[in-house]
Amino acid sequence: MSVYHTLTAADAVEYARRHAGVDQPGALVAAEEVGDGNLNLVFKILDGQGVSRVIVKQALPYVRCVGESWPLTLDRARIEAETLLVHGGFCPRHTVRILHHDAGLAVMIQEDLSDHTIWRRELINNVYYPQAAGQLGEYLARALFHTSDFYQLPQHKKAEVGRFSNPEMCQITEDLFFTDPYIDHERNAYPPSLAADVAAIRGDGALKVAVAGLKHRFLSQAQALLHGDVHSGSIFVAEGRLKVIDAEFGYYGPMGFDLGTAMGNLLLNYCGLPGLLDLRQAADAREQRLRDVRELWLAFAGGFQALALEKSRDIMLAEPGYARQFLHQVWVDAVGYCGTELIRRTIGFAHVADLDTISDEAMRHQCQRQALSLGGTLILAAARIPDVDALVARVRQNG
Ligand code: SR1
Ligand code: MG
Repeated sequence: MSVYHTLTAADAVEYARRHAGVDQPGALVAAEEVGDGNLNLVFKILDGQGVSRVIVKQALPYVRCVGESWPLTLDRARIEAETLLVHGGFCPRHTVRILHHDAGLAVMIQEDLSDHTIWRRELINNVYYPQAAGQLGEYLARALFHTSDFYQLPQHKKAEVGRFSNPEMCQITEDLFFTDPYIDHERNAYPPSLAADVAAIRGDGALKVAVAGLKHRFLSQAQALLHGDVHSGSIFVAEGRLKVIDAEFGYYGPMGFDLGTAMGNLLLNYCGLPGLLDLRQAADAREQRLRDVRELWLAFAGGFQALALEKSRDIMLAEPGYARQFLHQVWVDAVGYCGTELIRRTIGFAHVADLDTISDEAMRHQCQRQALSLGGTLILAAARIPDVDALVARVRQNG
């Protein structure tokens, strides 16, 4: 294991030559730093023709978008690589391939996905990938089923819960999703015109009790190895293809959290569309997003049920009817977590371009307000929304 130091572009090239396992390592000649996320350094490693061949990703010991005042564990790089290796073992089609990783340097080398695009960018630019949501549902079904008690042997699963203990990254989620937006905190960010909406959220006792329940389940339910941050910026798409990246928030938690985060990002896009596109295009794109939410859930639930029937190893969890009952609880959780994602991405620390890039200020605030009211509705009504068709109806009602 190597001693940590921050890689320069030249170091990244040398590292890739040594460890990427490409046919002609000498052909790797340059690196371009392309990290645009909140946390890490990301280098594309280029050959002499300027073609990107692999990705070298290194965790920094602090939150990149804030600076050294917010230190952050380097162990997240190990967690990320190991989560993706586990998920990739069960769903290679939709998980980025990890070619090498080194916990000491907090570095991993990943397959290059330059022929794909980040899904969020495409959702904002009105480029539709009709298969993407179903493929994401398949990824979640395979990754979550195979790491759950339906499939893992109990002693192995408990050891895995330890291997994927990720307390510092979990605390970011615990704070940013479930606490900050509901209190006065310097990390929050929203325009003055949303102050009344924010005050209404903070003054709503029933809403805060429901959020407390969601936080409590996030803290205590080790159901499966989650991705932990599966928003549309952690997903690459191409025609007929989808690959999930960026699992540094991976840990054993409630399955509904991953489903809810993914649904929440589709609905954030839904809320932003009237500010991003003209009237007619926005209406069509909104229908696509609702179809996406439906496809995502149905692919997940159908895939999970099929796996449960075929591969459950615990004789009692395999009892006919149990997987269906369990999935209902996952659904209720997912609707609630979806609501918390809508709220925290609108008034909390980490916003999304689907709302923030709306150029017309009044329209932006209107879209943000819609995200807040939809988020609150979903959190409060989760247990009374029986299925995904009822969810789609609720979203339409919300305007
Ligand atoms: C300090 S990290 C802020 C956010 O970025 C990540 O992608 C996660 O969503 C996290 O909540
Ligand atoms: Mg990330």
